[in-house]
Amino acid sequence: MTTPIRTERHDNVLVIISDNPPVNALGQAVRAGLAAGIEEALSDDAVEAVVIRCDGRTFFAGADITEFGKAPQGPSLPEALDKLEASEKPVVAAIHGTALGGGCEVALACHYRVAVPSAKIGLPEVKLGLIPGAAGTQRLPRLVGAEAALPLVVTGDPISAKKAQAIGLVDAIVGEDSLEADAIAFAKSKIGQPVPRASEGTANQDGVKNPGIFDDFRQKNGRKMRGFEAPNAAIEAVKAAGELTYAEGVKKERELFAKLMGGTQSKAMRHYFFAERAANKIDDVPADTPLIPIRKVGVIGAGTMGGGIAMNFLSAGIPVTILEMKQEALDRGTGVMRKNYENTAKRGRMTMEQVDAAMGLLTPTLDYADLDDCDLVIEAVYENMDVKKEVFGTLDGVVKQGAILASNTSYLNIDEIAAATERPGYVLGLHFFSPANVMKLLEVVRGAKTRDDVLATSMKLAKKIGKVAAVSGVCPGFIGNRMLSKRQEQANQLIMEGANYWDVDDVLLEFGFPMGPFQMGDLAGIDIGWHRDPSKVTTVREALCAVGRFGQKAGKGFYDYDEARNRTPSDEVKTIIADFAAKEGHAQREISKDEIRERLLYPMINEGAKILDEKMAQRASDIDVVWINGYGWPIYTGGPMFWADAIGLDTVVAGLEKHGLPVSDYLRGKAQRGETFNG
Ligand code: 3H9
Repeated sequence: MTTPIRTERHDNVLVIISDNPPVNALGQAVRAGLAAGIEEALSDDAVEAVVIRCDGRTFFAGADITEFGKAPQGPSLPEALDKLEASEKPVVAAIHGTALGGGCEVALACHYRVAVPSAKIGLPEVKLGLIPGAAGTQRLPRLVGAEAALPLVVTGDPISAKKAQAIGLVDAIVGEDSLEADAIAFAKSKIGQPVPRASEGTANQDGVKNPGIFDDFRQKNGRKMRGFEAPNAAIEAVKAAGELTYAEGVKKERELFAKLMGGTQSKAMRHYFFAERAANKIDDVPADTPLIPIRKVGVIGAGTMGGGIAMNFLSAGIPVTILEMKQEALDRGTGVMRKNYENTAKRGRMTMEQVDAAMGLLTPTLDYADLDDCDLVIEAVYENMDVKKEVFGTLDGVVKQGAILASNTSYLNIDEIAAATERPGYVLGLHFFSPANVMKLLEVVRGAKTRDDVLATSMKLAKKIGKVAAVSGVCPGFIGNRMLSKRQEQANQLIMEGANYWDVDDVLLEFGFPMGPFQMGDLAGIDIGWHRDPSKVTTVREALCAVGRFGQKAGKGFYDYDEARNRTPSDEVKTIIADFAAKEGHAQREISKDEIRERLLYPMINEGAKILDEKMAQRASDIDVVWINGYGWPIYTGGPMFWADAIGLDTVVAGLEKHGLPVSDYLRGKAQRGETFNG
């Protein structure tokens, strides 16, 4: 049997090497190999120091997540790491790529850590609804202090090698191309010295001297932690590192870890981890499909959407030519882009040199001919089929053959747009979400004739610009907006029947969404798509516009807003809604929060089922990816389809029937057969 761990002798240093592609996850064979490697070093008097490193693209990226939920097979990671740390011979972790989760814990159990400048180190377990479970929450604070450990353990965001060195997590930064040799030299320099062990460190006393740091951290990060169980457990574990002995602290960590692992949130978040990766794969497009090189991108429209789309590529170092019809609009659009970058720089997340470099890759133009050499052109103009057809017809005439032509439409028929060109195989939808430079989701809309290489290239490109992509077939609203429309329909109906609009919003907030439909309307602007005639009022939204309640930007929409954008329900809006309900003859009744939640969410599940039945989504988990990344569906419930599986499809069907709402045959069939969406 081949083992993923091998050892090599370099003079008096034993190098333990892991080769477990793709990410050196710490599966059973790796753990056993690590333990055996340490035993080899300890039992050989000629070995005086040890280096642990990994082949391939990264240092250990953590425990093997595919083993979670299965019967554990020894040695456990904590056992292997205790053996490692106990060594009297110095052990050095040589880090490249990403040392994450259990990988970071391996490094913490080593006596020293050296890293290449490009390495990243982190404890992302909270993103899987967990906390570190191999003493990471106990060794890290003892090594770097509770204050420095908190953001790493609680947010799960990795830090650079440089930052890690600054907080004392990394002892030395070594040559990018000479990691092994430098790590061996470092290890030799430590021979004969007493080994420092993180478990024996005392830096954690900062949290004992100043216990306020935990509450401060909670307060500062409260909004991001809302609804999540793991971050609170992470804080508790780091706090325990200061209050308890190491052995007691480890026990506490283990209890918290086991509780989270058995809970629903971690199960949902682990589902999401694999869902995101599955969404990137297109079942009938071979993984080795040759890609179209994308060296230059064109964007049509320099409005909020076009500008945001362009920024994604500029930030990834890809030159963009951006086209507008009028100089004034072009200047305004590029000005907004620069300002957005400058704001990012002000927040310390970019340097001014990086701002200039990104903007330096932008070519503004008024002339379609300047798009001729682009490899991909994305249209982000007004949502009107005739306008889109005209744009695509023009593009077809100017842009070089073999280039991809994409529409950012959020609901129009891509096949009809493609038919306006002589190259429908090269046309697809790339639906970005607003603000396009921030939102993670990219819905990739596959037309009837879209070529495999065009799709494969788009998926790869999405990853390059930091997006999470999911493929949708051609249907009105695609996956996301098609399901959203069902929720919105019910939201509008509920307030006509007597539900308070703030209760409708609050139900979704309590479920874990960042905001409800009416808050969302206020944020986006109530006047989107308004005909601008105050005398023509046929909907509640038009009535709000008629009295200048355009949303947050006007200080009032469904809600009144104060300077700090706190919302209060408005008497004026209550009256407008009541008048509408009376005019349309809706009987008024008290509506419970349970009914509101069921009527908002169950019709979405039903629509999701139809989307699957029509094969508009490849798999249920793709729908989860769309809703988590595009619409703020709480990740700790796993997305709409996973959530429906968890509560039971029979519950969803019964709820829809109770409220007199349609049930699709597909959903009913699955429920009757006792099946789930995510199999
Ligand atoms: C943990 O460590 C708990 C401990 O504290 C306690 C122990 C007691 N396991 O993301 P990619 C697969 S919890 C199994 O596309 P990239 C992934 O599914 C863990 N599989 O690559 C994919 O498979 P496929 C804490 C894993 O270059 C393939 O590898 N660690 C694991 O874009 C490539 O992945 C984490 O949460 C894993 N741990 O990004 C880190 N990781 O090809 C999780 C990846 O079949 N991993 N796979 O679709 C990552 O963040 C990224 O994978 C990484 C590379 C940044 C490393």
